[in-house]
Amino acid sequence: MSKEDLIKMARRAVIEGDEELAVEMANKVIAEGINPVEIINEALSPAMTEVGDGFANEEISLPGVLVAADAMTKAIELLEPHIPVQEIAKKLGTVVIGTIEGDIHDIGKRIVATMLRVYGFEVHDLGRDVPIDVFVEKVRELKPDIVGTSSLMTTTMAGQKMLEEKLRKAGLRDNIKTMIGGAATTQEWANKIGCDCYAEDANDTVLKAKELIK
Ligand code: HCB
Repeated sequence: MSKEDLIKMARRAVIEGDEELAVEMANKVIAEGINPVEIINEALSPAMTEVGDGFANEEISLPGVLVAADAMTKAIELLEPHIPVQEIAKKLGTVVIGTIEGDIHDIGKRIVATMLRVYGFEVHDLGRDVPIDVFVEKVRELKPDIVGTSSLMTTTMAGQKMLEEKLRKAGLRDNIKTMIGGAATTQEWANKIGCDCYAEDANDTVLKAKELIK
């Protein structure tokens, strides 16, 4: 099966929320030796964004979003171990990442964590709905170069501001760089809360993370 056909299949699996098709597609991608990053970037991520837009325009129902998210998660789970890690002589840096407290959206954050790993970062993914104090504890314990947070909802963005404040209070802020992302966030929000950087998508995250550690 050609890469183009697999891209179409991956897109369809997410948009139709067809987990079986997602599994079939992922197995075919692995068998054909296609780099899963290409399928994630060219098919899965844009398809999930399309589902999100459809939901926002009331063309897709919440159950429709749920099945799309399940198909996407399944595909990434299967594809992730087959992503070729770059041959990098030394580790570029350490990143602690997680989705802010109160927010369970984690598809985008997982993609970002995967891409950072692929490009040579050591990534500690704390998961989703992560309390702010846990981020602070992990920064103290792991002394990362970057702490990245994801927020998909306007209600959870405040947690990113709280993290900046708590890191400052704990005397940890000067030693690290902070990064935010997720549909609710913007460069303006990063500027407003004193965060070092906003990243729009996984590729942007890798580029900006490399700049931050220079
Ligand atoms: Co959800 N949801 N949802 N949702 N959801 C959103 C986020 C809304 C915008 C939909 C809407 O109303 N238009 C909305 C938030 C509104 C707002 O606050 N402004 C919303 C809501 C309201 C809710 C619930 C409250 C719904 C309810 O129960 N009534 C509930 C939340 C419960 C909670 O969190 N406490 C809910 C639940 C769900 C699920 C479970 C059905 C599912 C999540 C499944 C999961 O993640 N495991 C879901 C989904 C899938 C969405 C949408 C449709 C898509 C999100 C997504 O995965 N996008 C989303 C609509 C949208 O975003 N337009 C909708 C695709 C990924 C690839 O993009 O932006 O997440 P991404 O990540 C990018 C990018 O932002 C960046 O790189 C990623 C890769 O390119 N990035 C980072 C992300 N994190 C980064 C961190 C960094 O440091 C750097 C870069």
